[in-house]
Amino acid sequence: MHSGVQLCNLIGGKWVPGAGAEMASISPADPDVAVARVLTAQVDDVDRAVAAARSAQPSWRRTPAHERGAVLARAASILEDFADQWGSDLAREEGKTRLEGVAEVRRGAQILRYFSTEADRSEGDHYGSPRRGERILVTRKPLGVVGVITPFNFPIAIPAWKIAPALSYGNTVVWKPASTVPLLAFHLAQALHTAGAPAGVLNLLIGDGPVGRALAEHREIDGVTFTGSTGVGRAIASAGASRGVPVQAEMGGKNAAVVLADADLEVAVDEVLLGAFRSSGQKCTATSRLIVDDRVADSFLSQLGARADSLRVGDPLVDGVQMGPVIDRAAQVAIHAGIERAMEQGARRLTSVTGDPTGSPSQGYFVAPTILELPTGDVDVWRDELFGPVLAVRRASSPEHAFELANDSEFGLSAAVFTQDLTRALEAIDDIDVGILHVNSETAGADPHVPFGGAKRSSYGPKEQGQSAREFYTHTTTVYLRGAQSTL
Ligand code: UN1
Repeated sequence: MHSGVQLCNLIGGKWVPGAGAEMASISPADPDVAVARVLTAQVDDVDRAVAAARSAQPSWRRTPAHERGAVLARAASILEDFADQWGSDLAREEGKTRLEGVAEVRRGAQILRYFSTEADRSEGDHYGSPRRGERILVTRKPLGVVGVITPFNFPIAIPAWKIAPALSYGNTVVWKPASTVPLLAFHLAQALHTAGAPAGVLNLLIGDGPVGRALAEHREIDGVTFTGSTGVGRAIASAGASRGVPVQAEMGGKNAAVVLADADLEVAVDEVLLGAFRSSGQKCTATSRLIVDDRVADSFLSQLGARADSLRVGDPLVDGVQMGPVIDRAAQVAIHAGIERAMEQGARRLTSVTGDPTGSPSQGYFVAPTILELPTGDVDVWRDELFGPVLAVRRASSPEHAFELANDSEFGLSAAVFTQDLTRALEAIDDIDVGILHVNSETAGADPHVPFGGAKRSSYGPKEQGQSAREFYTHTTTVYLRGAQSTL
């Protein structure tokens, strides 16, 4: 086994080994390769990191916002400089293709840059008063110490879009990334540290679930932001509620692409493929349900099935490979079990089971791109998120029926509608109940300057990114401001 890079935690500005056991992150394309090793953080380390963040807080919140922004801007430049190298590390450790990995590091830089200029935007609001000689100001203040818990699937972009606003608004951070991707977490923490984040402003703890739980439940934490599974998100939300602190949780999705009869089918095939299979379907915004108008279903599904079968699955570092493995053995087993269960419940497979992946040992955690046509909605894969390259299909008898099927989920993160009819597109905007709607593009994607998050059970608390981010990372003080002289 390759030995892997040795990593440390970051506590109070120092790179330190954790008090726990050694853990290795491995390459999901070749589990014999260790990418990185770390002595994991333990619950005591959480106390130390939270104390460091607490003591750094008063001076960081008083640091002019422009200076805080300058740290983010310098970190953005570091990400840009290392995009190729860290993008390859990302592909090796997480399993998405090298192109996607490099693009994600660049996206991390773009997010840091967006929040680096936050000080140039309006800091609050200013209202008139019903009383003479008075103004009412609404100012913004940081929450304090924020716990950040992030998933494996965007190991640099999601942490960036949580940590950048947290720091830019004057919070200090204790961050626990997914234990499968410590190398990328280390790179981002390194960038912010090198860019001049003062000791204790950002603390990194690499560890398992109990460390995340200790962080989410810590009595000295003033807010928790989380992206990951629905079960963990809800547990964090109730832990926050029981201590009276805000929680932002981004959880499940079962995102539908709706292809209407008048759609440009070539565009729809391309976009549905990207939405369902890029990053091996491991995005909370991935397309996991497809609803096709009966009038075009046969031709659309046969084109889509053929294209899915021709995708090159294999080692994400090999040029030309379009889909890598899933994150680990447990995910691979769960996704395969989900496919089998759907077949037992009457699904029809529209893709073939492909052979060995390109340029990669067969013990890698690969799952073939899979499209399943369902007889009814009474099949588990219609409701449950598998978080893999599996697309569940149903046919609709009309646009109204298609929108109804799109809404047939407890989740409401994103959706896509493919149509050339403006009236239908406008109906979709009104009728499909999601946080993010794409008209003629795939269900995934997010830009730093606009809100990101879901409707229904997908999200809890304020949305992320853009100006919505400050709803979570700050609270307001409403100031009634008068001069000392009586105005009566
Ligand atoms: C994207 O669609 O590019 O965990 C980002 C996730 C989402 C991020 C999606 N929170 O997949």
